[in-house]
Amino acid sequence: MRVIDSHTEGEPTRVIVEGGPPLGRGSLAERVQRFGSGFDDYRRASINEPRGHEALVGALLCEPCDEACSSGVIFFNNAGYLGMCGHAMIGTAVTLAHLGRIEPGAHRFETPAGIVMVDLKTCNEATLLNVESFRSRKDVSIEVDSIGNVTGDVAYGGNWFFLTGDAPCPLTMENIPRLSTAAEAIRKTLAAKQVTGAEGAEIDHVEFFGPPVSTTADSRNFVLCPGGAYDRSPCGTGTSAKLACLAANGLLKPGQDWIQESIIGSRFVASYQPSGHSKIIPRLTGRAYVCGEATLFRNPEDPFADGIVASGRNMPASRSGASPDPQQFVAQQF
Ligand code: PYC
Repeated sequence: MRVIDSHTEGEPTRVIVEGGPPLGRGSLAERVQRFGSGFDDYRRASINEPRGHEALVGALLCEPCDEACSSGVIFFNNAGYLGMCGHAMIGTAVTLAHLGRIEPGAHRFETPAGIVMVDLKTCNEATLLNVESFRSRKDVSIEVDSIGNVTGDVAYGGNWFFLTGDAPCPLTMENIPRLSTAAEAIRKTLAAKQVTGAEGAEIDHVEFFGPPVSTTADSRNFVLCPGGAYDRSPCGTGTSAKLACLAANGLLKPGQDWIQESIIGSRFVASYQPSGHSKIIPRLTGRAYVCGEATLFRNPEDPFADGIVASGRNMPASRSGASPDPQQFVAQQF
């Protein structure tokens, strides 16, 4: 399997450019289903240690159904599959430019969550027009063990988020372990209390907000991803969910810039346009840099050929339907 690694505002992306799973044709939603049920070992092997690590997001390039699109993309991480991923979409566009497959300019990409437009401004900077985003619930209060009462909004930005200003400590890098533990406790409480996104969708990302460190940013965030890793970037889908909340509260006008700072101090410049039915189309600009290229090998005799599952959290997701038992994997050539 040939992969190209990049980071977008600090958050890593690994694009599979050759040797990915043969998912056949059909909608991207059908192909994600097939990926999870028949080829989940490709996800685990490319993302988990020893070839990857918990912060990595994978992007599989595939033939789009819509011929006007430059490519289809399926995103995945150590816990399963993502509907959309903002930082990885920017990383994928920059990777395709690095390969000479696309030029600066406007491009359409098909993702399981819908069509995403990417304006590649330079070889290292892109603006993304994300899928329709919206807030579904305002001021949800939950009692979380070891933290107390937490109030936040539920919003969709390509993935489902719980967004709250009730962080247990300041949003600084030394506090990442404490913030991660608190966000995980919130995620579990939401699931236990059956607080969900639309149509019962699991809220698998938790986002804390606080004041920015930079005087030129509007806010700082900390985002915990489903597999327990925190987002080094301001999280494209999380920033989209934040814009939806700001728009719903009348706190940000259409076209007005919102500078979202991440926990490591990197940033996305974001704004939105209304799209009707109280939904918005977010617009995000960020930078990505290619930082490596590799051929991954898989030796069927290697007891960890399909990657090491470092914690219970990143076991194969139930929605993938795959077995967590390494003994049951069918040996496959990448
Ligand atoms: O940028 O949307 C994003 C994202 C989701 C999970 C990690 N990054």
